[in-house]
Amino acid sequence: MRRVAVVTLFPELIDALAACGMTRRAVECGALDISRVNPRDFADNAYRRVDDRPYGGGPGMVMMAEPLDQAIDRALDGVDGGRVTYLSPQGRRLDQALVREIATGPDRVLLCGRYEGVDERVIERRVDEEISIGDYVLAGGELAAMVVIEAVVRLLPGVLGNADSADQDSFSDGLLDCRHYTRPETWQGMTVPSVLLGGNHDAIHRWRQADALARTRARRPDLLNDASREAPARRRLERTDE
Ligand code: 9WO
Repeated sequence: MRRVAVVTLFPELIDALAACGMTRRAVECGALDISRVNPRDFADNAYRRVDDRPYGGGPGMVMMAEPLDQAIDRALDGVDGGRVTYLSPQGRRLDQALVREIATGPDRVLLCGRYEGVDERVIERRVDEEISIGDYVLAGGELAAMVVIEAVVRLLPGVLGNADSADQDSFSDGLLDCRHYTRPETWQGMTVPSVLLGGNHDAIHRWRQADALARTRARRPDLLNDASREAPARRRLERTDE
């Protein structure tokens, strides 16, 4: 993914992401292009309505198919491949493996719903995949789209200052992150693990791997039992550790 187009009733939310931090740098250096398309611009009524009452009754409103269909067409202009992705709690759960797939795969159109959701026929006709960032309900898909974009951006070539910093961090080998420290050496009576103060980079590397494994065992043992994860470093560690 180098270009991402977001279909949203709240393009200002996506602007905020493009204005700050790593996503801003990625846009400035040309590693990422973010465009936004507002379905309201394709409403065919005088009131620019894009929602209507649900068939069958009940509370809330449903996003109408036609403005979304046209907004998706517009969003597909200028993206390569253009896999249409709907952010919803019904989707495949986002994890670092999926983030890597998105980073290396085709450009994405991220479709953000509001209200009670979108007319199911749009999902059937236009959506290629559904992604969930977790088992909770938001007021719309925008924050989920922003999570996907930020996670992907750090993996794009040329974005991180330190070229291998993405390989070193949490989840690159299926483990949680190790503990980190900076100056001062003593803070409120608390010291820094002494191995980190010496210059033995071999010993430091081994300490960090062991620390990552210990934290993963303590906090997220499910990650160690996940056989689908590729983690040669983790398996080697587990052997030497036992
Ligand atoms: C509302 C609702 C009410 C009762 C029971 C289940 C319910 N699900 C929803 C719902 O999914 N509302 C959505 C709001 C409609 C589409 C956009 N919205 C949304 C997307 N909320 N949360 C997400 C989302 C997206 C990706 N990952 C996690 C949550």
